[in-house]
Amino acid sequence: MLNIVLFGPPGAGKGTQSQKLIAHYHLVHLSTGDLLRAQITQGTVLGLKAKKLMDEGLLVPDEVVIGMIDSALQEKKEAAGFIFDGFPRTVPQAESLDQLLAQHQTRVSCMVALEVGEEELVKRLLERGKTSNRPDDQDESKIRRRVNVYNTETAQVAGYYANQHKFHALNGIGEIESIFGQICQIIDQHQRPVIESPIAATDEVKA
Ligand code: B4P
Repeated sequence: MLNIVLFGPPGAGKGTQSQKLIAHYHLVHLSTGDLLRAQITQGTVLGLKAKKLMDEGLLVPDEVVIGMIDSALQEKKEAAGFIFDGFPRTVPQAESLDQLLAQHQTRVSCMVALEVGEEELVKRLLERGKTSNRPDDQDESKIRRRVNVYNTETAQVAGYYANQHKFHALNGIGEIESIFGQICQIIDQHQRPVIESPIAATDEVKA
């Protein structure tokens, strides 16, 4: 199973690249932002609570998003793999994802982080806000708060995956197609079968 975590600050291109990746690798897209916005549209209790936090640029509680991912994994048991977009955003979410995937006899293959500076993020999200109808995209101070929440609460998730040797960072500024090509190269490295080298094995015996 191929399970990719797409990581980066708000506006880095996670949603944009996810659309291209699901088409290319035939994976199921799990965006916690999209799942939460669906709850808001349906007017559920969860959606009403989440809306207040999202509109202010704050994170929704861990147990809420972990529960949504748990349900989605149960529903999509036949999937060839997943693109996790906007999840995990905290270390407890990352730990829970490992546990949930282990219950399905699988694990995260790699994390790809898109790196983009704050001024470009603000510019992109204000531009999207003209058509997205998302209150969190329409107010510069809320966008800057989201970037600040990313820096203080989310950025440390990269270290969690670096410790597992699964972390890869890319420059998220440039042509969308070119960034997509670079992400594919990273993913394809993780898909290659590991071939044991007889030379390395002999050396190890000698040592
Ligand atoms: P999300 O829905 O995850 O939204 P996002 O981070 O704003 O969007 P994304 O990063 O996918 O957008 P993209 O760059 O593709 O989260 C919204 C809120 O939900 C959070 O603030 C939080 O409240 C809550 N939430 C979600 N998940 C949570 C979790 N796990 N825990 C707690 N709370 C959670 O697109 C941005 C724009 O950039 C687009 O207009 C696009 O066209 C443009 N763009 C993309 N790539 C570009 C490029 N290379 N060059 C120029 N423009 C580009």
